[in-house]
Amino acid sequence: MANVAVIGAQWGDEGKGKLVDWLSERADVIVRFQGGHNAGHTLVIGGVTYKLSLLPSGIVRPGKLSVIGNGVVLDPWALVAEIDKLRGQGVEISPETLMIAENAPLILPVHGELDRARETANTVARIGTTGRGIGPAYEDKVGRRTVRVADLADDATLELRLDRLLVHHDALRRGLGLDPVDRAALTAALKEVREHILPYAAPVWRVLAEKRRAGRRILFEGAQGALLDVDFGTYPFVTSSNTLAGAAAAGSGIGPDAINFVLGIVKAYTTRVGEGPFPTELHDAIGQRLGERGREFGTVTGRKRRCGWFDAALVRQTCAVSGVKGVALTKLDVLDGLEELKICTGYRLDGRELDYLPTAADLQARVEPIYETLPGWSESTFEARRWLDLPAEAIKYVKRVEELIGAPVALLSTSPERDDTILVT
Ligand code: 2SA
Ligand code: MG
Repeated sequence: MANVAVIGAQWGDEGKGKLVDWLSERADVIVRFQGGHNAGHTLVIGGVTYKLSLLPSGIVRPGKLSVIGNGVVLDPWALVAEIDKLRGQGVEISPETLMIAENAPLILPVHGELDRARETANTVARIGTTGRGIGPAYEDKVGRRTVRVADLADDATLELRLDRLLVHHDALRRGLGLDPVDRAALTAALKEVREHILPYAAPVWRVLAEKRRAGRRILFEGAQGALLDVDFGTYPFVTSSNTLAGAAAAGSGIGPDAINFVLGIVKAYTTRVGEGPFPTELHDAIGQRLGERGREFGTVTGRKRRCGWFDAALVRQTCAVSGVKGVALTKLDVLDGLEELKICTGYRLDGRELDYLPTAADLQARVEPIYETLPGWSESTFEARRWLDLPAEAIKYVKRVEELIGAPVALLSTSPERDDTILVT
């Protein structure tokens, strides 16, 4: 397969890590194109567990180039800590294996402080963010007042950037009861950390163009999920980047025609962390059971995820906006042993039926799911490696999911282990 973009087709935590790892083994270049250290991927390779947040999954495999694209918001201190941790696990990281886009915007301590202050202030509605400064960092990028990786190289430029940035932030901080920014301390910290960041800075767009000419295979690794997309997600309860596959091009500096296949990762039920609408959320024993069996706790913040039935209407929608050509269905085994299963096929709203989630937030909060009920199965699908090993009802469930979302299931994942993956041909 040529160049693949992998994206989460729900609210994140679909199990991208394992699939990305599986695909990164077959790729030469692995690119992160949005988000920041609000992402969390756990890879298990040869019995060793690696926890990645900002670094692309290719980093743990020798001979691959990992790229942090311009669409990412980069916390330099978080990156240095992650690099150190991986080095401690024996992973080799050098400017040959890691490149950071020179035009990537930075996340600074002021962004995290602002993010957390807003979340705790009573005057604004909580989003339930990861508190990592993601939103404020993207605001400053679009507001044309941020510090980018390349700005670190020149003291005069850095001072100019800080002039613009701090005028804005000090005003905001006053409103939130925070002290003005300690500019001297921030400047000193940036001058210290740049020594560890600048060696990796590169014109990533140019490197990618060369790799493409040379026929190297590129994997675009999405973070979060399509329903957290700042345009198409459940706004305002979203993250601040475009999480759709289309973002892979602009977030790394390559033409959209470089993406030959979009793989959507889809969990066999639905979860979300943070606030916001969730039509199929279960507040009963079944929801509890999904959370326990699925170990639904965030890898970044450890937060308990909300759980509910599979929402085919939502996934149909995210597959359309992301151009998903095939999906990897994960965590089917979590449904093992349930007597019956429900799939949401659309919504009821004020006596009308809708086959998509409306955009207006008040409507999103009010829609009633329309369910179809399917029989469950009592056998275990955990660690199944062949289609034939699945109970007939499980196959029926998968087939119905495919029909309803309008995309074929190309891969079925039946445990966190890499080998427990069924290739559907
Ligand atoms: P933020 O911090 O501004 O991005 O938060 C805004 C909303 O986005 C949600 N959010 C996430 N939800 C699920 N998974 C996330 N990241 C990791 C991933 C999850 C993990 O990519 O898989 O494994 O821990 C993620 N990042 C942000 C957040 O809950 C808010 O609702
Ligand atoms: Mg995750």
